[in-house]
Amino acid sequence: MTLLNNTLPEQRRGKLKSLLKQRALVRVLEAHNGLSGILANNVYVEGQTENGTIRHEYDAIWESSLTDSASKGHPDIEVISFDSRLATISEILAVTNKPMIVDGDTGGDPNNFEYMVSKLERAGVSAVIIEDKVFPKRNSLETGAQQTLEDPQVFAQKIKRGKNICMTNDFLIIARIESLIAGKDMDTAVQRAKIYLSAGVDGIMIHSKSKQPNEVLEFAKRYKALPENLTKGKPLVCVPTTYNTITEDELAKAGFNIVIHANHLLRSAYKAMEETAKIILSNQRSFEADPHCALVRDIFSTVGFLDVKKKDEENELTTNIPTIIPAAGEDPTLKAELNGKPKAMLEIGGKTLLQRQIEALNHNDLTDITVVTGYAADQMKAEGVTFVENKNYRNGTSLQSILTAKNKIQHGWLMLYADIVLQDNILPKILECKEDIVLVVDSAPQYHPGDKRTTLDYVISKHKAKPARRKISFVHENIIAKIGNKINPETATHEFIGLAKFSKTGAEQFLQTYQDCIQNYKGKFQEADDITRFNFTDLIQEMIDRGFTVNFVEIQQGWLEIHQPEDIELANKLFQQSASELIQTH
Ligand code: SPV
Ligand code: MG
Repeated sequence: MTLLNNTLPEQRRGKLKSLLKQRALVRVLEAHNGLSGILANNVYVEGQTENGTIRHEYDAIWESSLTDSASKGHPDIEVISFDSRLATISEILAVTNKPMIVDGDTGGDPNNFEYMVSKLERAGVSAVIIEDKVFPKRNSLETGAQQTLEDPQVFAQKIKRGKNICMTNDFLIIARIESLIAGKDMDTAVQRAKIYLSAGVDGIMIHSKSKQPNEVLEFAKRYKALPENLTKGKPLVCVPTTYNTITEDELAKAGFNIVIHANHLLRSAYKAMEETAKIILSNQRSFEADPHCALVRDIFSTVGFLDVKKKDEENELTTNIPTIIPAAGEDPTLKAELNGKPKAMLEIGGKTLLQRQIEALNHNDLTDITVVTGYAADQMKAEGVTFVENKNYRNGTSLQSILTAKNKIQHGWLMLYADIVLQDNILPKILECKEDIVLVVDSAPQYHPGDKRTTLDYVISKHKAKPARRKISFVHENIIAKIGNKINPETATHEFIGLAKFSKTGAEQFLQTYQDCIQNYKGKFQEADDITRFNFTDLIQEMIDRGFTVNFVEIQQGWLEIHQPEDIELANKLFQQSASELIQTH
């Protein structure tokens, strides 16, 4: 099903009426299921004339009783229930936005017809055509088939009942005159037209199974000659299946307002299906049938599968957003403990820090992980991640490491500092945030002001509210005013834990701000002594100063940072027991 033609009943219903006002002829094509409906709705041809490009397309869709029944393997004798017809109608309406004219057969008895009108109008159908035969009718095209005409006054009464049920002026009831099909003369046909018009019908369809258009042309002439108060604004409809050498232009000139090509998609599909079935049988393989078949991809495209694929890919980007772990720096504080290894390779409770991070990320379906190496790059090992090397790690900062993986961050990304361990419930909190830039912060500084460790990235929230005063913390209201490691811990409201998420927009803003800064500034910048030592938090502060909103999601514990030798000891103790339980005690 394609969603491209999505429309509402009230938007569609009146379209036929407006088209009839706008153009001389409304061109209608049959559809018998969703797929043929999409075709009837979307197909067009374009050509050049001396006046420029012209485009032909169908204006409306005919939901035919013949093709609906036949596609269900049934004869066209009103044996298919109205509910079943309605299912086809809904199927077509769901994938099209052009007006629909429904073939209502005889409409049943007046009570049945009232329900039919009510349901069709409600569904957004623009018109129903009912034929003046006795239920159950026989299709009109087969020579010799029994055709029993309804008494015209009884039929006129049914029209009136239908009109009274209509809730809008947009829904049209059109009377189909079957006199010529039943072998009656032109006078009878014209007389019936007069009766139905007087009963308030919205239009007349004259049907004929003659090979020549003479009959319908004669009727059109007589119709034109009827008193104007009867026919004004009442479209004349024909179905040129048998007399199809006449063109639409000629029919329009003769006075027809609606031309219905009533069964051609089903008939052509049937022929092609039969041929293909025989080709495969004859060749005992399907290769020879290929030229007779549409490409699978064309069908996929028509029914919206390629759109779904595209959305899945976009969704994949939001659910499996790339994660960057900047792990290039050397940590002088832990030199002895690391023994020449990068910090991410530090073992805690039998697993490296990096391994613990990968597991936490994978648990949350984040599998697109890039680790930026630098110091002791050759010693960095892990499965299921991509390593990129920041060769210039000695002179740069974690920000430059992140930018080594620039191609990964353009469409949105997650950043995770290499020296933190996370409890399982932290990542979902940030992943469900819809804001463009979100940093995870711990509210611990609010309870332990005065922590003198200068390496911490402190945060001051814009609203400086304490959690005790605000029971519910809405992320969209949690805005960072200041971030940096030179902030006085006593004024900090939070500590940045080293986990951040950027949407596509957030990533664009991040990269553009960075580009602008390095191109246009020199020397001291934000907390950095020099722009070349510009850090992640410096760039975030610069973005805040420029007016971008940086939100935070607040946690209380549930993570562990390895900064000092005591942290390793603590972490080792913790991971000897169950990690998730014990991290909470940190
Ligand atoms: C149909 O398409 O079902 C029609 C037109 O009613 S005809 O088959 O010509 O009767
Ligand atoms: Mg029919």
